Amino acid sequence: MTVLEQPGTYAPAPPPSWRPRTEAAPLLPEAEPYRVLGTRTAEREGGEQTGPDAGLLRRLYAAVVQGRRFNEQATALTRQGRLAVYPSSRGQEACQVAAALALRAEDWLFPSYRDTLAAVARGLDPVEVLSLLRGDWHHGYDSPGTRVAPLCTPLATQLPHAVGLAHAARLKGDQVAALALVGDGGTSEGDFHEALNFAAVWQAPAVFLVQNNGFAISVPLAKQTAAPSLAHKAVGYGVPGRLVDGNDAVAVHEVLTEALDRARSGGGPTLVEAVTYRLEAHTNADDATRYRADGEVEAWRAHDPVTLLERELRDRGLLDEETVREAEEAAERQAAELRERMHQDPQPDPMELFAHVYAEPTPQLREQAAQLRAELAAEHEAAAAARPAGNPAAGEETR
Ligand SMILES: Cc1ncc(C[n+]2csc(CCOP(=O)(O)OP(=O)(O)O)c2C)c(N)n1
Ligand SMILES: [Mg+2]
Repeated sequence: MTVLEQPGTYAPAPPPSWRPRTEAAPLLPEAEPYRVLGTRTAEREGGEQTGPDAGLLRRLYAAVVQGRRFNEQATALTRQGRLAVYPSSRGQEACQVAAALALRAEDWLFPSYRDTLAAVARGLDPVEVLSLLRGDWHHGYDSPGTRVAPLCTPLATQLPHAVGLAHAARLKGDQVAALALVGDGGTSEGDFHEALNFAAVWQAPAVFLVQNNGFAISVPLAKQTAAPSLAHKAVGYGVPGRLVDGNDAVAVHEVLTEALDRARSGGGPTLVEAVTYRLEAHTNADDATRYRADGEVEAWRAHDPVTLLERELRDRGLLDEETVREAEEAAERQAAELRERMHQDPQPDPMELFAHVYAEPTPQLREQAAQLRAELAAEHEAAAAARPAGNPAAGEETR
């Protein structure tokens, strides 16, 4: 017998009144991505000089020019066999640089594998930042010292780490915010959900920057989500969502600065979606022509983050030939130094692979280590036997 078949009238007490715990409207993101560059012409023509600070514009410009050159150099190093793999952030330099510059020294950055440039723009040694992509077992830099977490390859796993750190800082009373970077594809991961949910419930000082570059390898955004925008996902967690033009370095910097200030002062997390575009393939190992049309790429080239910034500086009389040359020379110097240092062979000890996996190695790890040690010894012996007498191995005489 079902409830409906029961005799008599069904007259329950009215349910308790219900209303939403959080007003949804203030959490909703902008309908159009927020932009600054190229939007203040009318005000400028009126005589009043408004808009972004000249010093900030110059800093962002120098950093995106360096960033563009860094991306080109790192990609070239993959062709020369000096880098195992490089996920280029060409086209995303505004997000990378603005993220680094919006942080205070005491804040933390939680990057993904594509965010090498954000770490470099934060002041880390480019060679150290590229260690992992060079094939080293170690991520290469001092995370506690630099306050940059390791570049994270498993998608979105850096997000709960960022929330944990932010929450701990708040419990300790430290004025520290954590900025976590993630891709559009990463927003489909369980870790994204868990991080946003915990951050919201704890009001942790964490800011999430989704770089929506249109693709997760070959998967376009339309196949990734049916949400109105990725920023709208914030509302479901009770977090404010912001939508920003990811190629507008000034807009990204402003939105992140606001969100980080709010986070540090106890206002809780923010989810920022930056709409940008991955101009290169996923990595040097991918062929993007198999899944996207040249026309789409060309349309985004017309909205290039470096050009947008350059145009604004020129319009405002802040960019003379001297400034352009200085920025380009600084970028060239950084690239040349990177090239030179990356051409020196690293001397990793293969046995270190096993050293820091567990405090006490498992029997399997011990077995694998013994196998590798034996293989290396055999290789060494074979090389020694193949060498003519009196002809030491390269570098042996200097040891
Ligand atoms: C947990 C996990 N699943 C799958 C992968 C394989 N993978 C590497 S990159 C990638 C696409 C990620 O796309 P997106 O988050 O948009 O970042 P983007 O590469 O565009 O910066 C995938 C699926 C991975 N690294 N980690
Ligand atoms: Mg993507």
